[in-house]
Amino acid sequence: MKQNLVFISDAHLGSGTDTLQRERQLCQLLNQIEPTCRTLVLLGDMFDFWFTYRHVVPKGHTRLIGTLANMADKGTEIHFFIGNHDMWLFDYLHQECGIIMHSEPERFTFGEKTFLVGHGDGLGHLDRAYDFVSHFFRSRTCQRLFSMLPPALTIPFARRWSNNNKRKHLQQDCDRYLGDDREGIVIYCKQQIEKCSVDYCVFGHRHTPLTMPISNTCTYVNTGDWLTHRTYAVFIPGETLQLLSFES
Ligand SMILES: [Mn+2]
Repeated sequence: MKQNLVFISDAHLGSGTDTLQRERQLCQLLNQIEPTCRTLVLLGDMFDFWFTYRHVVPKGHTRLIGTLANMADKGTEIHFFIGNHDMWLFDYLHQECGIIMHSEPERFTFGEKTFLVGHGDGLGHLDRAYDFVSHFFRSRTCQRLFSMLPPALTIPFARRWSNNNKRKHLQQDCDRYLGDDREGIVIYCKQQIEKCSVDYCVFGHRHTPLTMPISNTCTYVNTGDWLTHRTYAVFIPGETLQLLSFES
């Protein structure tokens, strides 16, 4: 029976030499969970770089897109919270697979529990330079300029940029909780739960799998990543949200 809620983030497909293996394993997990998965929430950065042009799409990632289309056709509702690496997906996955796209964190109820979920970049506003760059990348002007340049120039450049940024992020922050005052997602979640009660805050982006209470009633869960940890989270109604590791 389809009753579970599943969260996965940060596969960064297209980066590294093991991207095909990573994609195959991800599809293996998705096929495994499909019969019981009512709602799948992809928490962003599933692709290391993507740009949806008006008439063409970038090469690659066919297995994942096919598997998602198959899951959607079999009745799983799929949500995608765009990350800082795949913010230019636009409506491609919605048109191809019926995936519901989100660009900001959202709150929803599932099986009597309330969830606040999103990718996690730029929250807490700890980094002004990041806010500026992110604002620029999200602007229509930047997107229009990018779309007008030939992909032979822009795609290799964007892939390199994306890869360098990710490497920097992983070197600085990976596998380490920076402290309540330096974790933007935690700061943001604590602000939000004061306004409106939430049982689980579930985010990606940090590449650090983590389950941690942030109030008497609210738990913060970071899905870690599919890039290195192969972690994901599953909620079965009536039980607690579990952070799991994939075993092939
Ligand atoms: Mn990210």
